[in-house]
Amino acid sequence: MSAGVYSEAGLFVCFEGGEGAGKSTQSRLLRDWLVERGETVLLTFEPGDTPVGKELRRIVLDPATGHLSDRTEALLYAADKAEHVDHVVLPALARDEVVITDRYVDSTLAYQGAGRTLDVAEVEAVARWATGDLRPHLTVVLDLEPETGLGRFEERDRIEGQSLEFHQRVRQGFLDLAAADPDHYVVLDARAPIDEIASAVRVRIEPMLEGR
Ligand code: Z5A
Repeated sequence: MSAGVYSEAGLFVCFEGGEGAGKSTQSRLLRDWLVERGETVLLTFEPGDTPVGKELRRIVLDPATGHLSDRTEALLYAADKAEHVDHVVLPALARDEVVITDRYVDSTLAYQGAGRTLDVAEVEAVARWATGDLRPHLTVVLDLEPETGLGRFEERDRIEGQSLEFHQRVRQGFLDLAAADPDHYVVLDARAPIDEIASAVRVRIEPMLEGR
């Protein structure tokens, strides 16, 4: 596997973590802070932030879909990523914007790889191919025990309804990815108060904005 492609234009930031870890909350807070500083920001998410992705999201998350082959699920998420990178992420980076994505490739490595126990190297090969191996300049992993994260919601989708062991493997999957590449990751305790987490994210991002 290559060392990845990092865009020379723009800034690409990703939030990852299990259910209810606060990714959407922190993505929005970071977007608001960056906009106040005068940055042009695109806030996006996976799966589903393109017209085709919206259809794919419905299929992979609707409990009515029923059982999917693990490989089918991995391929559907990969297709969503290809649409997302080509039609949303790369054009914004080319305009020198800050792109914040709520989930990206690490989610498939953690959920379809570590969680479903597909071969992680094979899942990674497909996901990297789908995204042209484009990597975030920084990934923020919001780390939370699954019991707490799942408890923040009342309803469960196809994936949230998986066993606790599944979600524990997912959590460990994210931590392993972060440990392997500390230059491009920060892991934050998602049990902390929302404003404390937001402040820790800003501390890590601020130096990356200098010289832009
Ligand atoms: N998936 C996959 O399998 N493979 C892939 O490649 C990709 C995704 C890209 C996407 O679901 C599902 O797809 C997801 C992984 C899988 N699986 N599941 N299940 P989604 O997009 O609908 O949902 P999500 O990404 O998991 O996000 P979320 O569950 O909606 O949660 P969140 O964005 O991390 O949390 P939040 O919405 O910001 O906060 C949740 C609640 O907690 C809310 O009431 C907040 O006010 C509260 N909150 C937030 N932060 C805190 C703190 N610090 N303390 C206390 N309360 C807090």
